[in-house]
Amino acid sequence: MSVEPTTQATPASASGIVIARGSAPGRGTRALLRASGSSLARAFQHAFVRALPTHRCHAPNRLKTSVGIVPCLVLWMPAPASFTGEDCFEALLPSNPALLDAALEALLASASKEDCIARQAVAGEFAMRAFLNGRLALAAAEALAAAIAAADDAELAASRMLASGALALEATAVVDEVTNLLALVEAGIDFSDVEDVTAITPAELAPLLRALSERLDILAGRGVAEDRARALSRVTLFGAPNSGKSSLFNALLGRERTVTADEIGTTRDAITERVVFAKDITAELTDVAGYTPCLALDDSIAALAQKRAQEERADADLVLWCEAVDSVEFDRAPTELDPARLARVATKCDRNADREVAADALRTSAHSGEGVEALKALVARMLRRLPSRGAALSAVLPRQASAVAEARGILLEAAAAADAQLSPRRWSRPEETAALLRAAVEALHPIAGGLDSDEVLGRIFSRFCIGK
Ligand SMILES: Nc1nc2c(ncn2[C@@H]2O[C@H](COP(=O)(O)OP(=O)(O)OP(=O)(O)O)[C@@H](O)[C@H]2O)c(=O)[nH]1
Ligand SMILES: [Mg+2]
Repeated sequence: MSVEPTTQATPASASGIVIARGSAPGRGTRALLRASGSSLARAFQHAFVRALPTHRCHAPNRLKTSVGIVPCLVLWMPAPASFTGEDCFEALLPSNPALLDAALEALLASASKEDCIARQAVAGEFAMRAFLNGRLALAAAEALAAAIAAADDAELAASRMLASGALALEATAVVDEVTNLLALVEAGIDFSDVEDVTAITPAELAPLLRALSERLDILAGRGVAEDRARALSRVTLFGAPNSGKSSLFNALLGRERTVTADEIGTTRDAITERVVFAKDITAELTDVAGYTPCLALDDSIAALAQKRAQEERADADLVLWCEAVDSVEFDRAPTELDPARLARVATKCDRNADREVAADALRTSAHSGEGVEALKALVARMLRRLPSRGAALSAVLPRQASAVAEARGILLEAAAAADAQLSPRRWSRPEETAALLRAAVEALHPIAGGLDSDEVLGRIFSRFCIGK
């Protein structure tokens, strides 16, 4: 199934008959051909052995193709009770690429004999027709595309947020509030010559705008909120045996969760706990066995612990590479780790306060507490920069995500503009703030209000696969 379209469906192109392969390319048990348009029974009459039915049904038939007669099962859905609102049919055929090509050609040739315009569909064309014929609301169409594109539960949750109308509802609520504030700012412009009339002061407006921008922040992440608990980012402590990983694990956690000892190989299993690294960043922190690269891969407990540690490291969003400052191996970070997902941590710094650490390593001591808070902040910073497991809205609903991000940016700009007035109690340049508020409303319009332009419609439907 081709996800990337070669051409975009547009409202202007929504005429004639379209035919598409509705199944994945390659060999399989069954392949699906779909068609939509008007007068399909007449258009395809030369391609089938039996006449196509007039009522909704499924019936066995045979297709006359250049490679022979091909048995098929036809699902017949006459207009208007079909997905697109037009005559629709789906034919199930034996799955073979050459045979499918021949069947497609036979259908196109039959339509051309009847002087019907027929062609292969481009991506999203069926959904576009369903939308244009009032069979599918735009949000539902987009949610369908998002659901098809969703790679995980979080992205599915985002698509549900669109389908349920929750996204539009919240965007509309923000638009209403911004519009109210705009009216108050404009009242100030209208009465600017009246000394005592200020409907809202710059000092009152700025925090309200910041609160609204936070609401948009939440909106961008809300589709994933319910999934966050399960899909937390994963941070793994990794490093040589005895490098102080478990001690740091306990320090970050704020309690003695795991055993630490001056013995090599104290930790065998992987231990995971949830840690709040910053107000907005909670992640799963895992402590594993010390890294022993040359260990024989047998069934010993040490080898199994090693395997487990490697699996945890490979699965981590972020690896904290721990090196004790007093170790002889100090400063040997493994090169196979991805630098964007690696933070270097110098441990046990209380033991050798004078030893220099690499510029990109953070000095810590689980015993004195040095650097523990700084490490939490560093983890939070790095996780924020990584594509989050929760970035569902932007992954499947880029149009909505960018509208929300744009509106949020404009609201913050408007708050800054309010702060920059000569006096916090009186407007010196209210027009500038009013213009920004108007721009914020406009930015949210595609989610909160209707939308019409062909360009936007094309973009939405191009995200469907061909045959959808
Ligand atoms: N002085 C000092 N000692 C530390 C510090 N962190 C850990 N240690 C000591 O170093 C030894 C090893 O610490 P662990 O935290 O068990 O090290 P580990 O990396 O988990 O070790 P393995 O599980 O064997 O891989 C223990 O005796 C700790 O008390 C520190 O910040 N300062
Ligand atoms: Mg340990």
